[in-house]
Amino acid sequence: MCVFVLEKRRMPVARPEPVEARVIAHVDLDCFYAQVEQRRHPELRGKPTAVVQYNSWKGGALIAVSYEARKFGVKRSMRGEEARKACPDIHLVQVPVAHDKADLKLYRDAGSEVCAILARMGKCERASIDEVYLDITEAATARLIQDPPQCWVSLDKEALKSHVVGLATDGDATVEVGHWLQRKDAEQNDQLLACGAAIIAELRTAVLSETQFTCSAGIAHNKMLAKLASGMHKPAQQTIVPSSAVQGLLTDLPINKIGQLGGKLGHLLEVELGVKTAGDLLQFSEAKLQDLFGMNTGTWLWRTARGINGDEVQGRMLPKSHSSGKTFPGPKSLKDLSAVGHWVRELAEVLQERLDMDIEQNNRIARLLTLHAGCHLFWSRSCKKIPITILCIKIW
Ligand code: TTP
Repeated sequence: MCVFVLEKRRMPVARPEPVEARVIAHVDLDCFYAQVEQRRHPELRGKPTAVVQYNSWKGGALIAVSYEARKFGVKRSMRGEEARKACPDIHLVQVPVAHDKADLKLYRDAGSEVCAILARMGKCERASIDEVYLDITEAATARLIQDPPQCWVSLDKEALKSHVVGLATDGDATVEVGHWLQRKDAEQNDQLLACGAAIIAELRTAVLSETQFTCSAGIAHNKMLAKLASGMHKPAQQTIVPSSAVQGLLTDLPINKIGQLGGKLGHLLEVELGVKTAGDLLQFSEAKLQDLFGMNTGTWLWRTARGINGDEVQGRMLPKSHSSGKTFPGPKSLKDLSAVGHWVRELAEVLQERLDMDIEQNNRIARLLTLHAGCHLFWSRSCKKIPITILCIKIW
């Protein structure tokens, strides 16, 4: 029997779903850094815009591309020069720089503004600089009791523009979505999702009017499905995943699109078991997956293939840690200890500023510090060996 040994600390944890269905949303800001720059420079609003890294080689690497620029084929994998060839009118904005490295404070603070608005309706977990999970079960349940969907007289415009996975919309989509949201014979769980969709539509409207940012969202009964759905229709749209549509959604879904299967575990499934989609995983029994991957990971995989995920939204608006790092590729790689010392001091200073701010604003202090320093050689496209130094300090 073949058993795959995987690093335990990185393994997903199988948690059962609660008996009572939750209503979970994943909200993701659209082309986030580009939107922040368009708000800072109103003359860029509605124009093709991209944010580039501060390293200006070949116009700098693109890290965020506005949807206006995407229409011209501009992609994040391009550098500024290539983007300008695809879209001559593109506006390239350099990411702010402090201590000779990218300074993300502007974007972090903009993300916090959005978080504060979303947290008005439920438990809010900041998952990254521009992503938030919301548990709005209580608010959706209260709305279902006080103002059930079938009694809604007028429907929120934004809620009507929702997409419903598995709902065929041949004619006027908003009419059919309106009918789905308000149908009298809907199961209670679908009614809860309808209330959740109305709440998220209102929150997205509040985010737009108070911050000028658009965001997209997924609304489902768990975090995994909400996250999958938020990216399905972008920008400025929302997608609902009813339980009846889960298997159809997962059948052809590439395995690496599922959270925690983008890395080693997903690669193992593909190479060793020929599993390319979540649907392919269905052929393996829970016992077989437990034999291969251990009890916990086996169960997690079995449940994941069926869209079952019991992870809770953690009430966490603040980041768990702060880190400050820099990569020094090729000729910029660090040559001696004094250069390393210089950069460690620079990175520590950046971190100190953020620590001071955290103490002042949130009255909390980090207790654990780790320093990661690495020096590697890699082969360039022209088959030359290129050195690269990586430094990163992290505190919890
Ligand atoms: P993403 O959410 O991955 O992308 P996005 O918000 O730019 O676009 P989309 O509408 O498709 O979600 O990333 C959020 C921000 O994080 C992005 O605006 C810039 C930054 N970022 C980087 O700096 N480097 C990267 O490699 C990625 C992927 C993102």
